[in-house]
Amino acid sequence: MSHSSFPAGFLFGSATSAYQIEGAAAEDGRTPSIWDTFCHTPGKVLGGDTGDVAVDHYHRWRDDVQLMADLNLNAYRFSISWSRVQPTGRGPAVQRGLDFYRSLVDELLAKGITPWITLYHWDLPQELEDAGGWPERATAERFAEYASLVAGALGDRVERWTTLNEPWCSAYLGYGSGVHAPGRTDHADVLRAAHHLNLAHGLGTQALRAALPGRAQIGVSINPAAVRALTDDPADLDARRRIDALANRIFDGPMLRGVYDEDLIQDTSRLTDWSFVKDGDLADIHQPLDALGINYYTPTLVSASADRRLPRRDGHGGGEQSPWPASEDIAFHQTPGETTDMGWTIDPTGLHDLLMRYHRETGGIPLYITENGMACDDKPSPDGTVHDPDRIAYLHSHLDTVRRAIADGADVRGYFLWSLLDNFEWAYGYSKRFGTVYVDFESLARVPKSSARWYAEVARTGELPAASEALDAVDAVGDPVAD
Ligand code: IFM
Repeated sequence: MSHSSFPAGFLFGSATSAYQIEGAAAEDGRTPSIWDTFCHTPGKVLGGDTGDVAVDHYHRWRDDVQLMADLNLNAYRFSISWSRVQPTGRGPAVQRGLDFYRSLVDELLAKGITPWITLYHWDLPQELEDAGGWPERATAERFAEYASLVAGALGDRVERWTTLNEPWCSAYLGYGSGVHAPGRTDHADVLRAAHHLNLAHGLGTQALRAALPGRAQIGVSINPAAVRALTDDPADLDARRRIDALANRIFDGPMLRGVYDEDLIQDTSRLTDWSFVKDGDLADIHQPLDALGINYYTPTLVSASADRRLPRRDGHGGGEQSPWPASEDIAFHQTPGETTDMGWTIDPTGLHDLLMRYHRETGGIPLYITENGMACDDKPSPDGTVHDPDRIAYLHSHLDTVRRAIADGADVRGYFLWSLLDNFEWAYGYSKRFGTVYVDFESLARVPKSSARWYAEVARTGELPAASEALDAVDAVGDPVAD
């Protein structure tokens, strides 16, 4: 039997986000976020699905924490609904909203599970969007106030903090292709939004540092693209450079190095003169960080192309317009290989590339995989159990890659599986299942899939079984635990 161990203290967690699981959209003072508005706009979300009820975590959180404990998770990454704790995005907090998260945190701590808070996972209070949303500078200032308010309420018991989740999605899908809330489609706004998200991260980090004890660890979760060129042709290599700038360096440049690279400014100069970047912004954004979160699902394959029939949308579904500003002459291709239920190619080598890249470029900031997982078309067997061998294989190959990156020198300290529960998958509604725990969307009963049991064993032992053993675990299935 060959086993490979993870370092002592490695976090084996699972991740969720508020809008995708909480429900209780109009309870206890919560008001609409941009995702409530988007979902209730006909034609925006598949099947007209909404997060009004989601998987009702707002009422079932205690059972869900018990489930995490049963599955041996030692960390849980979740997001705060801004609209629940500061409904208009301004002014004082709503105590009932804060109390919900305080109870959740206390329950996690009581079960020995490290709580990891993400402040912003895409659900901007609607009133801030009405005032201009992320293309407006003031939204970054509001975010810093909100960060300070949440830190004041939970900072005595939570040590791990993430400012933003995947700012690329907020800017490019929300304001570029419009397939995410708020559904706007203006490529100049994408760049303004990206800068103000960066500024929100910087001002938010400063607000957290001011409000939290010195032991707090603060970071951000990006979804960098492992960009590859279709061929070695110089035109394709240049397409890769440009998408690397738009996907990655537009965020990690200011956050980690305090600059927007000159090629990014030049490539987008026909859309904007970047005058929204004010004196002092880059210094504000470039804050010391204790953690860099990397969310990874699949690589990105590009080429130069004048052929407008080739796709420009790179697997993020729907929408007439590409999310990518100034990239009409770049085509996106499907990486060869098996795909998940999202149509995303399974290729862990992209994760290795990214871990080694950020290991080299961050100057030693500890790395965490804050999201990784796959959507499968899971269905219960007649006896009620749910077998998901493909997910076990996916998790095995990606965890093995993490272990390899650690062996190659990367300082990776944790892995958060996306996701704990089947949930609301944004524009795809409830049609995609990312959970290791199956949720019956009618009864809301939870059933751990075989992958949950398999991951529980990895978390318990801190060891990854050999690939051949991994699939034997398919027989180890779970019982219904909560309904
Ligand atoms: O469900 C999302 C999550 O909210 C952000 N990262 C990607 C996941 C899968 O699409």
